[in-house]
This record gives sequence, C-alpha cells and structure tokens, in this order.
Amino acid sequence: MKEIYRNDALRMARQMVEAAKRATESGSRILVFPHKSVDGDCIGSSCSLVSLLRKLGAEAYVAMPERLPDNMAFLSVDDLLVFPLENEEDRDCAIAFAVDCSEGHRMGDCGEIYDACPDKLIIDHHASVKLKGENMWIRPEASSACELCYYTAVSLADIKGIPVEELIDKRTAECLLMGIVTDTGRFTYRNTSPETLIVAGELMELGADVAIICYYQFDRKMPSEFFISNAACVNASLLLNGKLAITCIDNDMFSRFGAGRDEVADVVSRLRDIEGVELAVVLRQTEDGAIRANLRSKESFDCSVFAESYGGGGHVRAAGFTVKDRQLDELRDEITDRVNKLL
Ligand SMILES: [Mn+2]
Repeated sequence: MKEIYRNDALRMARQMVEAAKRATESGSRILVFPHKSVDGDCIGSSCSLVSLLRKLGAEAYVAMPERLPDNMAFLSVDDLLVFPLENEEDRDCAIAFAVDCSEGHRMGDCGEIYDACPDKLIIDHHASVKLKGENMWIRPEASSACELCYYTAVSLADIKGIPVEELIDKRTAECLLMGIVTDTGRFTYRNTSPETLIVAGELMELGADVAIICYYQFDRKMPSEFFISNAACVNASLLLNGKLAITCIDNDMFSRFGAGRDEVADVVSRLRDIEGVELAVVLRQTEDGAIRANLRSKESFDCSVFAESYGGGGHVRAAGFTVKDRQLDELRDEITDRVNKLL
C-alpha cells in the first residue's frame, strides 16, 4: 500500500470497527449507500463494505436506490441488498455509510434516509466533494472507491489479526475488482496508477476473475443496447472544428429500440475516442422528463467544473449532471456555446 494511503486506510478501518461495535451494541443496522444510476464502482464498494461489516459482526445492508443491473447479477450479492424505497422496514438505519458518493442528493430518493441519519461514514473519490472530517476519506487521486475500500480492508485485516484472504473472500474480491475495472475503463484511463494494477493483481490472487468482470461490464451487449448505442453514435455531431462530439437521445429513441436508460452508457466514451475530439457529451431524456448529461474529455477540458456549473459533479475526465425543464436542442446549443469559450 502506498505510504500516502496508509494512515487514512487505518483510520477508516478503525472507524469501521467502532461503527460495527456501536451498531451491534444498540441492536441496530448499518446501511451502506451507493449513488443513484448505480455503476460498477458504487456497487462493488458498497457490497464489499457490507461484507466486511458483517464479518465484524454488524448487521449491514446496501441501501439500493434502484434494482441491481443485469450485468452485475454474476456477483450473486442479493443477500447484501435491501430496497428501502420499496420496503418501509428497510429504512431503519443507525449508521449511514456513503461510498463512491458523499452527499444525500447523489443517492436518489434514498438520500432522505442518509441525510436523516446523524451517524455517518464516507469513502469517496469524487473531486467535486468539499466535505472534510474524521469520519470520511475522500481521495480524488484514487482510481475508484473500490481501490480505497481495498486499502481499508487490508488495514482492517491487519488490526483485527484476520488473514486477508479470510476477510476479503472471493466474492468481495470480485466486487472490488469490478469497481476498479469499470472506473478505470479496464485500466485504460489516466486514473490507472501502478498501485491500481498491483491492487488488481492482489484481488485476482484472492479469487476475482477479471475476464468475467470485463465481459459483463464491457463486452456483453443486449441487442437493444447494441442498436440504440449505434444509432446514438450515428446521430452524433462533430462541432467546434471536431473538438466537441455531442449526441442527443430522446424518449422516442428509447421506446423505438425498447432500450433502458442504462443501455447507452458506452456512447460517451466511444465519442470521446474519435481522433481530434476533446470533449464528448451525451444528452438523454430521463423517464421523468429531465435531461441527463454525461461528459468525457481528453486532456484539455475539466468535466467536473463544467458539470458543477449545472449542479452536477464527477471527475476531471468524466462527469455528469441532470437538469429539469429544458429542451434537448436548446441545451445542446447552450453547451456548445459555452464549451466553445472553454476549449
Ligand atoms: Mn467511482
């Protein structure tokens, strides 16, 4: 483990031990909160934390803001999940643990439960988060929340005197590796450090199957996903002398292809990969009539700052935001104008 991570990992491991004790003594449960529009990193990190907390004797669950996506079913984590928005009794929470996000408004309607809980822990790697405190570890340089959770788990094994392979079982290792693989674009993004690869190797030694993870997270496409993604790419415009690639996906397109909202996730990185493109933007309508924007950039554009100006957030090279009461065309033109001044 890198020296710069050692103290924080140890601090968070101790906080987890304390939290597990508080929860057990009061006979109450810990809920771990991923962000809404769940991805590999927030699911991987929240499931792994729940497994660790359970090994410390606590009753813990992932508070899911939505159903687990099909491409994560291979993890077999159903026993770790609750759906507080569907079951009133699952809202009970003495300690709230945010992971891969830090604020209630990132958690969809589950955010209310998180915000109402006074006892909080946070592990996150989003640059847009400005919170500070002893109960949190926010490290934007880390590839993923899962990488930070891995360091925390290793420290936890150390202070509890449990062999690492016992604490991080095969399923937990697979959850953690899934988060690292997804957030690094299978080790191709700039956030991949030598340390990230070492962690990935150690997780493989603990039983995680990188081929299965890559297949389900990247290669496998449902027919609807394949065709709507291709249509969104065909409809894309190259603007600002080829530096901006932008495409809009409206509700008609989703119904025409019978596709779900998560089935266009790979479009933005495909657009970003076009030679000469500095920024790729995908605008899509959400079920409730809002517009979700996803941004990916190469070297010269800070997606996180741009997304923040619309009330969103994320990372320098990948960020997003949601706006209500806007038209797709009008928002596309506005973004193009604003990006023109920045690129
Ligand atoms: Mn992440």
